[in-house]
Amino acid sequence: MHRYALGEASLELCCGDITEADTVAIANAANAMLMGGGGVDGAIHRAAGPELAKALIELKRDLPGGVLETGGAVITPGFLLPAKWVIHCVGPIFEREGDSAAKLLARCYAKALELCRRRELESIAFPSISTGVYGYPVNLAAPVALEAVRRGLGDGAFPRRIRFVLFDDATLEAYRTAADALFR
Ligand code: AR6
Repeated sequence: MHRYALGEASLELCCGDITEADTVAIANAANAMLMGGGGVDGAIHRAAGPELAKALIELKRDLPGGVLETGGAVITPGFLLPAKWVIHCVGPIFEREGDSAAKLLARCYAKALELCRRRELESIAFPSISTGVYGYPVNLAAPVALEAVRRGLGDGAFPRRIRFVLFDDATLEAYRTAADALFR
C-alpha cells in the first residue's frame, strides 16, 4: 500500500480486486445504460448479486432517456459487497471524446466525491476508470484522476480516505509515478 497525504485526507494506492475493498463506498466504471458489462462492472455486479441490477433499473427511471451522461455518477447500495455503497461512474470512451476526454474523466471523480460529501461517507475506493475497454491510456488517465481527486476533496470532512484499487502492476505503477510527481 502506498500512502500520500492530501490535506486532512489520505490517498492510498494498491493492487487488488475492488469488490473486496472494505471502504464505505466503491466506485464502478459503468456504461451509460447502467446495465452491467465486463471488466470491473461485471465483477461488481457478480459480487453484489442481482439486487444491484434491479436497483439500477429503478434508478434509470429518473434519468433522461434512462441514460447516465458521460462524466456522471449515481449511487446505489452495495448489497452483498463489503462496501455499503456503489457509486456508478460513466467514464469517457477515449477515441470518441477526443479533447474532452480529460475533462469528462475528471468529472467522474469529482461527482463521486461530491456524492461522498453529501452523504458523509468516510471512505471510497476507485478503480482506474476508462483505462480498460474504454481505451484511455493509463499514463494519461492517472494524473487526471489523481488531480481530480485532490481538487474534489476541497477542504470538506468527507471522504477522509480515498483508495485506488488497481488491477495489475502496470496500472499501479502508472498511478504511483503520477502520484509521486503530484503529491511528493
Ligand atoms: N477490481 C479492480 N479493477 C478492475 C477489476 C476489479 N475486479 N476488474 C477490472 N479492473 P474496465 P472502462 C480494471 O474495462 O475502461 C464495462 O463493460 C481493469 O483492469 O472495467 O471504464 C462497462 O460496462 C482496468 O484497469 O472499465 C463499460 O461498458 C480498469 O478496471 C466499460 O467496460 C477499468 O477497466 C467501461 O470501460
